[in-house]
Amino acid sequence: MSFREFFISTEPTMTNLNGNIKPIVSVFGVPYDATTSYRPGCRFGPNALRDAFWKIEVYDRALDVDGEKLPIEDLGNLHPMPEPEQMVDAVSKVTKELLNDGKRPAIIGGEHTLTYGSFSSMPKDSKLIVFDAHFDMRDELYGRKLSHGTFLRRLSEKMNAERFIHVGGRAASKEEWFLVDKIKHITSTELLEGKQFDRLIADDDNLYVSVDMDILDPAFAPGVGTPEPGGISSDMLLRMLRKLRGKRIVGFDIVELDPSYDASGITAIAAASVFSTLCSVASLHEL
Ligand SMILES: [Mn+2]
Repeated sequence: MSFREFFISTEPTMTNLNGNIKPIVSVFGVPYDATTSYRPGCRFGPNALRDAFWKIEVYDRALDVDGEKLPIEDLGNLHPMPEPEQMVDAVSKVTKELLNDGKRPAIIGGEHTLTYGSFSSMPKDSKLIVFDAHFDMRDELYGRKLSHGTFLRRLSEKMNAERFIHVGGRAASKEEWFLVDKIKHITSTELLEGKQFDRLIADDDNLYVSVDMDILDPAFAPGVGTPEPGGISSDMLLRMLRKLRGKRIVGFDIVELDPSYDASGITAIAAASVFSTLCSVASLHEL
């Protein structure tokens, strides 16, 4: 029995496989929000993103990639688990198994804690690029060492600082602002003032991409667990993601989509567009 059979149950999926073609991504959902510090509900994110993905146009004109033709394998959702340690362990094992099978994991959250599990299983020569309003570099959050507000701190304790790139930060503790200076980063304010994203990633070729939907201004993405004013637009985010074309994308995740606070559904649609764009970008380079 494989880890994916042990940990994952098949629910509504967005599988689009024609014959025996190798998938460009292998998707699984992580409906987990147990360490959420503000607004709960991102456990419902995976299926909300799937639902939106079925409705949107996925031909990417700028990249000239037809998402309708991209083979996507959707494995379903991770079982509910009470403790974050159990969840990241399961995510880590399924991720590793997929990589060993030559597949590219695409994970839909759920809270950001899952990235601790997935990136821990990524190749040593890969870098993590995080798009997020927060740095998630607190030492602990409400007594928890492993949570959606600490995952990057925990990762940075066991990996070289050169493996991290942070984009879009604007809301953090004083200590986190001190810590983020040790890694490559660009803030929301710098992006909005026109500082170039391109130069930040010029030398990085093997990337795991993690997109927290709260990088967007709440006007564009109200349906997140921890909204922060002063963010960028959906358009600006999608343009940055397209600039990853030509890089080797070893995997990605999209986290913190919270349909409970997304009355218009606009955040789920933005998350589905991020998913579609990352699939298109990933398809342009072999794994
Ligand atoms: Mn965040």
